Amino acid sequence: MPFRWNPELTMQDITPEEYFLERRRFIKQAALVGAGAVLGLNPLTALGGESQDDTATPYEKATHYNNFYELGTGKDEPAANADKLLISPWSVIIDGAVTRPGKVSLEELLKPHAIEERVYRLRCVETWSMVIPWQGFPLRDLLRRFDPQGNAKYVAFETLLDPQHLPGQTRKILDWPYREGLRMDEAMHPLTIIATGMYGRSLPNQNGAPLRLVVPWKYGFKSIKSIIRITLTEQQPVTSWNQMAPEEYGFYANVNPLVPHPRWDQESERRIGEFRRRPTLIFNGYGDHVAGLYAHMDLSRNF
Ligand SMILES: Nc1nc2c(c(=O)[nH]1)N[C@H]1C(S)=C(S)[C@@H](COP(=O)(O)O)O[C@H]1N2
Ligand SMILES: [Mo]
Repeated sequence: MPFRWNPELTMQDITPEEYFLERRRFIKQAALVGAGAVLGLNPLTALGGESQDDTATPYEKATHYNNFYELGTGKDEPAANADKLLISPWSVIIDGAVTRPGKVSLEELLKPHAIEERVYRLRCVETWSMVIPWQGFPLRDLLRRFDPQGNAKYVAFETLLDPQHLPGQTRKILDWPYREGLRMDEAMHPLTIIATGMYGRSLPNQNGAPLRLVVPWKYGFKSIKSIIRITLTEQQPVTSWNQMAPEEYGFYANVNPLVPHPRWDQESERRIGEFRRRPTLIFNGYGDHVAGLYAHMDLSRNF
């Protein structure tokens, strides 16, 4: 039976036992992390979100089960075609509603940013998930350098368009280039990062080198790869999957077990590398940090 959205339900109705057990575990873990920091152990930081055994997905799995349609639609194709993506030289245009629009090379762009390590869950709309230790920096640190103007309400992102090299772009699978977007407050949230590496290494091409978005409380398709342009806009930008199938993929794409995808429910997920299914947590487990962004919205309409 598909689970229907019910505005009367609270977080406790969804996965009460799981949720509270996990919270307790997270608090314990946080205490351990604190102790580790005192001892100078430099532990990985699971920033935000109630943890549910966040053992990192094996590196081999996280780099050989990918969605990156520019490099093929099969899950193993992005790894096989990875060398077709040319990432050097690379630059990013930042324009639109900013006081100082510009184009920055990757080297220039990385220089002023302190790269932190953060472990985040990535939950794909096709009901699988991974836990990945990312290296990167908050998107807001980058946006602030270009001085967003008051009329900036959204942020639009674009992936490289290079059909000569990217085999997927020779087929009309999507209206290339791949595009994504966030509301300004989502983009400025400290959990929203630009990832430049994972597992302590530089980002593999199949995972979106040289820089990609990571929005841990949203479905994986919001995490646009190999970004070449970031534009601050007044109007809600067009996004690839919403344009392709608006009834299936909304602009918000918040992980939400209460709102089923039209072709499957969204109540549980399988971690890549595991067999059992886990209950899916609202906002992917980061509700404490981000639920406030959507306090007055009907999430069944704004899915
Ligand atoms: N440019 C681009 N970005 C993309 C995609 C894509 O096809 N092209 N796929 C998205 C989808 S559907 C998912 S689930 C994630 C997968 O990220 P991963 O391969 O690093 O796990 O990337 C997202 N970013
Ligand atoms: Mo996805």
